This record gives sequence, structure tokens and C-alpha cells, in this order.
Amino acid sequence: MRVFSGGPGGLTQLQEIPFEVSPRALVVADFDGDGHDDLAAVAQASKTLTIHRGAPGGFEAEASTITLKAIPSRLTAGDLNLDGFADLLAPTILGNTGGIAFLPGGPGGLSESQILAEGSVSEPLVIADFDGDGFPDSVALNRLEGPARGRRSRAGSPSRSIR
Ligand SMILES: [Ca+2]
Ligand SMILES: [Ca+2]
Repeated sequence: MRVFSGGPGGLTQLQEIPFEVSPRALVVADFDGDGHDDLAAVAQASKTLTIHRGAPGGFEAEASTITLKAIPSRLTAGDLNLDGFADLLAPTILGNTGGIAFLPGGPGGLSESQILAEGSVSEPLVIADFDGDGFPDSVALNRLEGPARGRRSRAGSPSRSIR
């Protein structure tokens, strides 16, 4: 992966991060709340997230990993529980089933995932505050359950379908 730095003259290459196989999805957010955005990526057909912490000169070359129960097809970040640490949401697929993995951020970075909406294959995910209560909500599309419909979920509570 190549990282580019923006400046008055445009983008210049800042660093290159080796990745064993092609990343399928990536997202950048401050998962550990240290003020530097961190990079989370997942390779094709892999259940393992690779996380490079952000640092003043770019991303740290050394990565940590978290293995999910199923293969994430997309990565989305936002502070869903408003604790000041970015969290990660990922629709996951394993065979004909899947779910939505929620990985909360914290001082040590991302923690092991909780599975929301287990059993359905859902993507893509968007995060916004639909009900105006100040907590971000999310919508995912169910792909294998007949007509597409929204699934609204909140981190830490069961999701419910909306039409
Ligand atoms: Ca960080
Ligand atoms: Ca959070």
C-alpha cells in the first residue's frame, strides 16, 4: 500500500506499507484515540484485519492483527458509542451467512468483535444519526434476503429492520 502526503504542491508519496496479498478493503480512523489516524485493512478472502497505528511520520510499519469469525467485505469507521475512540463496523460473509462485526476502539486500539445481525449477509454500511439522539446509527443492505431493505443497528444492541 502506498501512503501519500498532502501539501501545498499536491500529493507526494510518504511511505509504502508492504502487504502480503492485495487488500480488499481499508479504512483510516483514530481507533486508539492518540490523535493520529490508524489504518485497518483486510486482504481478499481473509478473516484477518491488519492494523497499522498512526504516528507523527506516517503509519507504523509493524502491524497488529485481529481475526474475525467471518470474512469482512467492507470496512466502515465511526465513533458509534461516543466514547471518543473510533469504532469499526464490517459486514461479514461466511458461505451463505454472515453478520455485521462491531469492533470497539479504545486506548489499546480495536478490541475483539461483537457480531450484530448474525445470519444475514449485509452491505454496504453507512453511519449517520438518523433519529437525532446524538448517537450514530447505521444502515446496511441485506443482499440475500429477497428485496433489498435497510437494516438499522446500534452498537451494543440488536439491530432491527426498517423498510
Ligand atoms: Ca491512533
Ligand atoms: Ca467508540
